[in-house]
Amino acid sequence: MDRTLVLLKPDAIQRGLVGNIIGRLEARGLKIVGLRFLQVDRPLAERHYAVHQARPFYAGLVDFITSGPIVALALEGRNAVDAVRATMGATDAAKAAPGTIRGDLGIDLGHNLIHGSDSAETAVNELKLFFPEGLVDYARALDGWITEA
Ligand code: DAT
Ligand code: MG
Repeated sequence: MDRTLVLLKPDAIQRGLVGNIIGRLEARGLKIVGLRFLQVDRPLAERHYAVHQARPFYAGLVDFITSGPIVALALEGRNAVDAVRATMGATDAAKAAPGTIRGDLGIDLGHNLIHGSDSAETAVNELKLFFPEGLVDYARALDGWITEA
């Protein structure tokens, strides 16, 4: 099983879309193994977005992710990284396919509601950043109905 980090960005909280977005990910069969509601400070934002440091939109990215509280989620499941990325939709919500979170709920490139780790390696580092205390291991009775053994 793989794990990935999801952030519901400040626009998702302000627009009251937390339940809708988490519901879509839960319904996919992904298991919540970590959940936090927090205000990201600039040092955490800068570490999270370090990979984009040289990009012209970096300053705006840090401003946006620190502009209000967010929800951080750790999700577990088969191919969790790719499953979340597919469910999120394309980065530019205006171009994201209908049926995806961004394609159904957003229309902007910057205010695109959700972050998901882009690889298994990135996920390990991002999960450490947002869940330094570790994640919660548990079994669900329905796990065997979601993925074959
Ligand atoms: P994603 O969030 O789909 O992984 P990314 O990692 O390439 O996309 O970029 C991180 C965020 O930065 C993205 O969610 C929105 C913003 N962003 C990306 N490209 C941008 C651009 N060309 N102009 C403005 N903001 C951009
Ligand atoms: Mg990314």
